[in-house]
Order: sequence, then C-alpha cells, then structure tokens
Amino acid sequence: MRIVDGKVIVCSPGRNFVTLKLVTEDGVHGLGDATLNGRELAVASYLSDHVLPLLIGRDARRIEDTWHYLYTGAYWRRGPVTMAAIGAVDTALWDILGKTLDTPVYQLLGGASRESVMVYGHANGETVDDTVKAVAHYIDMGYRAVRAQCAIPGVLHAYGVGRGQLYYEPAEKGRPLESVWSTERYLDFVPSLFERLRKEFGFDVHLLHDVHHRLTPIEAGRLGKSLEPYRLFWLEDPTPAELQSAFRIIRQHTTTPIAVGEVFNTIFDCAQLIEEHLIDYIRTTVIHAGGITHLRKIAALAELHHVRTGAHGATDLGPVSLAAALHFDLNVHNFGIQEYMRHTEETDRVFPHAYSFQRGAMHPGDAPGLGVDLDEALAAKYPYEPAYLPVNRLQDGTVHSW
Ligand code: CS2
Ligand code: MG
Repeated sequence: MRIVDGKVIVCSPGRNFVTLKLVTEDGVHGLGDATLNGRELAVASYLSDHVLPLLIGRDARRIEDTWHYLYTGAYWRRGPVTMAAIGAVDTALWDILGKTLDTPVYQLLGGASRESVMVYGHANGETVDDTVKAVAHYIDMGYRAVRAQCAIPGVLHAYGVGRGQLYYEPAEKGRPLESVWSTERYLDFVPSLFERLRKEFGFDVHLLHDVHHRLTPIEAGRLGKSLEPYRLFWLEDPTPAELQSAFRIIRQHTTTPIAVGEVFNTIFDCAQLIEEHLIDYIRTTVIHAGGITHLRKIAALAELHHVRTGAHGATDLGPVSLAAALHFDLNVHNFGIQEYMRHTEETDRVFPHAYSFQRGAMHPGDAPGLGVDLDEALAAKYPYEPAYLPVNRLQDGTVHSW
C-alpha cells in the first residue's frame, strides 16, 4: 500500500491550522495535524519541502519504520518543528491504517480501557465573581473537571483570561501582544480564588490551575503548599521545565499534584521527571511529541512510575489532534484526564468529526481511522493569517516566561 500523494493544507477558520494529508495508491487518505502556534509555516515547509518527497513510494503500513526513518534517519533530532512534522506523518499513517482495516484507531491500539474519557474545560474571568460564574457554567454543561484562571488585580492581561466564554484563544493576529507579570501579586491572590471556589462548589468537582511556567521552583513550592487545603486535581507548569531536576524542590515542599509537558517533544524531555517521580501527570500530545507512536512510549514509561496522562488540548491543537488524543486516551491504561478547549463553529465546519462530548467526557466515535475529515474547499476560504502568542514582561520591562 504505497503512499502516492500528499499535501499540506494551511487554513485559518477562527485560528491557524496546518494539516497534512497523505494519499495511498488505493485512494485512501489520512490526516495529521501539524499546527505549531505562532510558527505554523515553519512546520508546513518542513513537511512539504523535506518530508513529503521522501514519503512518496513508501509503504503506508510501516508506521514504526517511517517514524525512525524521519527521526533517527534525519540526523537532526527533536525540537518542536521536527517533532510536529513527524507527529503529523505518524497520525496520518494511523488514520490510513484504520480506514484500510475499517476500524477506529483505538481498536488498533488495543481497544478501549474505559467507556469514555474525562475532560476538563477552561473557566476564566476578569474578577473572582466572573470566574465563579464561569465554573458554574461548565458544571451546568456537565463537566466534572474545570480549570480556573482569573485576572489578577494590578496585572495587565494575566494568563488565561479569555475574550469569550467557550472559545478562549491566546494568539493575537499581527504582532504579539505584550502582557505584564507580577509574581508577588499572583502568589498572594491565587489561594483566595480557590478558597472562594471551594466555598461555592464544594469538593465534588475537580479544580485545576495553570501557572504557565511563571514561577521559580521555590515559589512554586510555596504556591503548591498554600493551595493544599483546596485539593487541586493538578497544578500545571509551575516552573519552566528545561531543568528537570528543579522539580525536586517543588516536591520537597508540597503534595499538590503537578502536571507538566505541553511543550515537550520527546521522551527525553520528561524521562527524569517521570523516573524520579517528580510529576503526577504528563501533558505531552500526539501533535507536538511525535505522534501516537512516540506518545505510547512516553505513556508506557509513565505507567511504570505511577504517572498518568493529561494531554494538552488547547484550541491551537486542531480537531485531527483532538481525535488522535481521544483514541489514545480511550486505550491507554494510565489515563488521567484530557484537556478540551472547544473549537469555534467555523473550525468544526472545516473539520467534520465523529468525536462527541457527553456528561463531562468524550468519545472518539467508531468511524474507521481517526474519524475526522477536512473540507478542503471550505478551508480554502480561510487563508493563513499571521498570529502570535503574547510576550510577557515583568513590571520593570524584563522579558519573563509567558
Ligand atoms: C495552555 C495553552 O491549554 C493550556 O494549558 O497552556 O492554552 C497554551 O497557552 C497554548 O496552547 C499555547 O499555544
Ligand atoms: Mg498549559
């Protein structure tokens, strides 16, 4: 079953998406998401200039071999551009295999380990009262797990405060927005937010919070400790994770569960975190960590060490990614939770899909392959628009992690 054709489709139905389409000699096509927020065209070029020409003529069934052909064989390894491109090829090949065998991808992975996968939504507000209302809205929609973020008094454009209730989108068209950060104000404010949320909603709903890489390890230890009474499901990205050993400091100070990994690209980015039991949830994704093939290896290592999965699922991960994540989540034994940020209606129209949401959980559906398609004619009506994530600065102007 040879690959005979392929193309990269860049479209912007509400936000930018890069999608790889591979076609076999039997006319079966598979899709892979290659979106890298704010660096979309680099992955598109990597795929069309350097990967697609090498795929023509290869056997589409040789998924593991193709992965190593593109990773081990390329000499240059790792990095978000390379790994998003490999992830897209890998995802498209699993999609093709499923369609060829008339089977949903989760069945190829070993079948369902659960009925559906618990997801969390994003509640955010300009004030604590607004955030309370947003959490109530998610609970009304059936969610059992909600991430809560709130603007911080005296901090301009705090992370996580969206413009719409359901469609939080941090990338801005044109040049990056500049936001301002104060660790002092944040650390003093966040415990009061969760105190209020627990008062309003009790302990039956899972509450999550994303620090978005902004603290030092000792500050993160202090935050985790001050949030212990509110029993978070997880505290996400408390500190930048290039230095994996830094998480030892956080662990020495708090029992609040830690989730990390949305920007990781390979198992090497998280091996120490997992092997030393420094985290509780690994957030690597199909799209940015080399596809289903590589994500399974990360999950297997995590399973040995009691670390569960909690894959990133922001709006910049397209519907093809979300579907691939859901097939993976349904199968993997050490599943924890899946992030689910709803795509806009325009996006959903461009990518018709079989996955569905019900009572706080999702199912990938039973269509062959991944169960997502791309309406190319409609996609062509939404050309690429340059857009970037914000750049963050401390109050004195120093650039800080966003
Ligand atoms: C966030 C993302 O969903 C999350 O947890 O960290 O919204 C992240 O900011 C974006 O995906 C960046 O592209
Ligand atoms: Mg995050």
